[in-house]
Amino acid sequence: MRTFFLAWALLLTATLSSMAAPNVVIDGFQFTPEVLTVKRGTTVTFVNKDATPHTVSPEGKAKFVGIDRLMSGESKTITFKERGIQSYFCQFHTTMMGKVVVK
Ligand SMILES: [Cu+2]
Repeated sequence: MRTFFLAWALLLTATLSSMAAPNVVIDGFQFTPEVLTVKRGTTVTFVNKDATPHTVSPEGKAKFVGIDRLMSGESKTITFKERGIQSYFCQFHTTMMGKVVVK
């Protein structure tokens, strides 16, 4: 009985963590993960853990509404509605780049 309960609890934990809203963390002038894969229509939260502001700006053919300014400690969301590779960068630090692969 106890083993059964443990297995059930593990399964529940795994299910909940796979359903958790995806995050991109900005820390040390890097987007982590650098490449995030999501389903179309997914809302991704961008969290800025750096002391300086950053942006999440669409690059090239990317189709989403970016974040003009993400202050230190702030978090904002982007909903990715278009399939494809949605590349983005930070306008303040142009070497900072990331991708959301929308399936
Ligand atoms: Cu930046």
